[in-house]
Amino acid sequence: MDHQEIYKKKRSARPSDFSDLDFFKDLENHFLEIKELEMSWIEFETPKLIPNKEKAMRLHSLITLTRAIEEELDSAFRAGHIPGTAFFGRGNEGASVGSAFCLQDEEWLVPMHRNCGSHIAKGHPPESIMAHFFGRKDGPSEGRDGNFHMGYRPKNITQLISHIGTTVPIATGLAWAEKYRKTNRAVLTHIGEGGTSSGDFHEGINFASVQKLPLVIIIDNNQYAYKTLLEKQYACKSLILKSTGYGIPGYLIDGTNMILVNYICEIALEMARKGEGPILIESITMRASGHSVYDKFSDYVDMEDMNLWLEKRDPIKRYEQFLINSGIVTEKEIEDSHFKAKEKAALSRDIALKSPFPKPEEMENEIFAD
Ligand SMILES: Cc1ncc(C[n+]2csc(CCOP(=O)(O)OP(=O)(O)O)c2C)c(N)n1
Repeated sequence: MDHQEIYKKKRSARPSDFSDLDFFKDLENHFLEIKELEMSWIEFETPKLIPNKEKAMRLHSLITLTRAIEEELDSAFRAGHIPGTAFFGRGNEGASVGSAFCLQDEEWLVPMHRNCGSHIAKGHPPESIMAHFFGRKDGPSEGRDGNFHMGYRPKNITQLISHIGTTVPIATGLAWAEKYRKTNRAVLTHIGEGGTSSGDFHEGINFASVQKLPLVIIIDNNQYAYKTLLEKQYACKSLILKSTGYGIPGYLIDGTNMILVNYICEIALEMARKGEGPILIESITMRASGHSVYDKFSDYVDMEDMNLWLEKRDPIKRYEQFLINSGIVTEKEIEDSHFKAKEKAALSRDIALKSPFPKPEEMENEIFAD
């Protein structure tokens, strides 16, 4: 059997397991908390975690806006407006929005390439995100990048670095600065499960643990690192077990439940702000689209199974079912919220496309210090 055939065989094994992946069963009404060497499964009921209607609707508008923006970006790519590539966080929107929503305005967010929802929740304006992807002057890099190396300084969001893992030491450095300045502010960062195999992940988290820095690290475990499966990425049963090795607390959660993500991140950030040191969270999701716009997902994933999985675990659908079942909002309010999100995303695309391209002579602006 040649390499390609072995690869194909391996891939086709996974999707049929989607509907009953063990960890999702365990994580249905529980999350795992690790403190020192103690592990406890803690039972929760989602309805008890929701605060009030205003927050519930705000979260809904952010998660729907995230999806609407990524859908606009996907169509804009196909229309030739994105000079580079684009990565989307479909399936991960609840984990991005639910976590960044907990940050205070001055606190730093250090996102990865699938955290568009984190940008939105932290306040990065959609037209600026679009302008960034289109390589236009009104984007945060003033058109020097048409890819996902996107940050937004006015809201303390750092720029992405291509080399997976390198953002963890950056988040550690920011958290060190906050501790040194005695600000009581925390830093939130994301990394994929693939990124945890990098040396930088280890160095960053180890230093933060030793120095007891105010850092919350979320591992977005979306089951794939490009085409590498979990069993080729790490040998332990769950990545959260690594928290014990660093001597820091850990939480294993279902990242498709936005309300739970929000609840755990509130706790973790509060612990970090109080000086208790870093906290590791493993958020289990599914990458529900190709690695990037260039990747043909259906070549290696059984789409029928993926759609079955999405029926149950799509973070937006899950959140809406919960809102309706608990009587917090009506179906009409949800429909209106989707309509507004789509309208806003389309408008931001129009605005961004009117922004000029940078001039060649401006290429080195703000790159070198005097
Ligand atoms: C150090 C490094 N090695 C390889 C790559 C190429 N690469 C880009 S994304 C990616 C997969 C990353 O997987 P993961 O960290 O799980 O994040 P995901 O894309 O699944 O969200 C790879 C291998 C890179 N950017 N940097």
